[in-house]
Amino acid sequence: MEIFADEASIEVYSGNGGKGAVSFRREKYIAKGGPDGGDGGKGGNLIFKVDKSVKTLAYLRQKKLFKAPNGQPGMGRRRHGLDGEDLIISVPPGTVIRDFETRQILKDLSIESEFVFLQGGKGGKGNYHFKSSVKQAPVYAQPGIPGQYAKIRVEINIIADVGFVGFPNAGKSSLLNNLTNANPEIASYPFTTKSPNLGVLKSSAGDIVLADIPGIMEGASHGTGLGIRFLKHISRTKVLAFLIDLSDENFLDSFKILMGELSEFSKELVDRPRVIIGSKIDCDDGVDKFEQLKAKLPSEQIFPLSNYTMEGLDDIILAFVKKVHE
Ligand SMILES: Nc1nc2c(ncn2[C@@H]2O[C@H](COP(=O)(O)OP(=O)(O)OP(=O)(O)O)[C@@H](O)[C@H]2O)c(=O)[nH]1
Ligand SMILES: [Mg+2]
Repeated sequence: MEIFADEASIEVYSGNGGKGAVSFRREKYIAKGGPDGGDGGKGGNLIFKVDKSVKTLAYLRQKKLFKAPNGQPGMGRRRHGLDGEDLIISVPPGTVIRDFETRQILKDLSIESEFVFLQGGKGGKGNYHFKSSVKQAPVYAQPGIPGQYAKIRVEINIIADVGFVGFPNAGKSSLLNNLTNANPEIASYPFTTKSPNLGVLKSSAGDIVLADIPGIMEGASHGTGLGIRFLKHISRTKVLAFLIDLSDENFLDSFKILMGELSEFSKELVDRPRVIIGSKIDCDDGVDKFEQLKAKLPSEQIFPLSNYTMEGLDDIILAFVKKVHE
């Protein structure tokens, strides 16, 4: 089983510049050879680039240290040292780079898909640059400029189209299982899902990526249960799907509590396009409770669902397609 590697701490270096050469012409017919030490090559840049075929940060986790090659030293006869090649680190879409210590976001690859993260050091000038009327034979050349270093934390913010939000046991993973070929674990105890599951819903209007995240409970924004750290995974989804378990005795308050926790995480999530799903409509008095929920939230779009009888699935698919492409 592949572990979803959604973060990695790595150390990165750009290449050092090569040093300039100290050299003097030695040719038969030139009595006093002038300085001819060439310049050092530039160090390789360290570049990040988005590559859709890369799905995880597993490679970064494993390798840990990335160093672009150094520039070569200059040589006699004004020959330039070779530049170090750029080192390109390929990462999945949605990757962000944070400072390892402060956790501050340094770069966001959903905004820029390729950039030089660390510049390679410049090569030093060879001694032929330093000839002057008073200094005919300079024995000095510049050293190369050292490359740069950074310790960083690389993370993927999963970019799903629809994120499932609900209390533990609401039937989120069951819905993902019914709509996609993902195979999330489903069980009758809370917090079955401990890290996000992604699945792809194939629709005639194109693929829609669904994210099933761990259950959220009251107080999650203050750390209760698994907390809300997983909300970062759905913080960029286009649409939120709230699953309200109709067999839960507090089903009429669930939506308000969930919204409260979300807004603690990010005010912006409150205005995100959403649908509400009354799940487990097959439970006792399910249909009646569904009507109560609709009456309680008249301005919301609400759909019934049974993951057992498959009731409501078609309408939910249509709603996802419409909202995502709206
Ligand atoms: N009666 C009924 N039970 C359901 C339905 N959907 C899911 N269940 C059951 O409810 C329990 C929880 O389902 P999950 O899909 O694991 O719920 P979840 O929201 O992913 O739960 P966590 O991962 O713990 O947050 C399981 O025992 C499911 O079989 C439904 O539509 N009707
Ligand atoms: Mg689950």
